[in-house]
Amino acid sequence: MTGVTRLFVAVWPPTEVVEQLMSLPRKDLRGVRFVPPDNWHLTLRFLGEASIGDAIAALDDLALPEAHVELGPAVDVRFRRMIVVPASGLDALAAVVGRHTGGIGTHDPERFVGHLTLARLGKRASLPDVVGARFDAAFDVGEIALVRSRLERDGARYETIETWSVDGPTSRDR
Ligand code: 2AM
Repeated sequence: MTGVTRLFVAVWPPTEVVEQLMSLPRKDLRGVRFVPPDNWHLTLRFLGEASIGDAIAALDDLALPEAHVELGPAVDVRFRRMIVVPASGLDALAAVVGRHTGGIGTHDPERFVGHLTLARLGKRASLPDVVGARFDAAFDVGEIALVRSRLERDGARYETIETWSVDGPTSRDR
């Protein structure tokens, strides 16, 4: 598959973890944009605009380290504009992905800080109740995903293009 588009590499949390996250409060508040549960992910590397073919070539045949993710201990605020659940255990995996995709895309690799974004805050938004809520979940990463992001009026649409297990590629063109 070819074509330049907005791409990132991520881990999709398993259904049980998504269900656990759904128990956190998500009350509508002015200026607070909650990420829909279907879009919850842990970004390993944001590529910006990048060639799908280049990204797949960079990620094919890598030895991906196993990762055990721990989410928590509490919902937090990042950069005053994101409501996140901190995530540990992804540093080695993110480092391998970052190293092998370094020259790809319009966005250079950044220092990795594991997190799952629950909401984004507008300029004058007040902090939602969920900040500070205790959260505790863990899972083993089965695969990483190359994801296409389409920015639409009502938010981002994500589509998995390919996944790789910690042992190698598992699917193409999904
Ligand atoms: P995050 O919410 O986990 O930080 C797709 O755009 C994803 O890439 C976003 O959900 C965001 O994940 C991550 N990302 C990291 N840096 C970004 C940037 N500069 N612009 C847009 N998305 C970025």
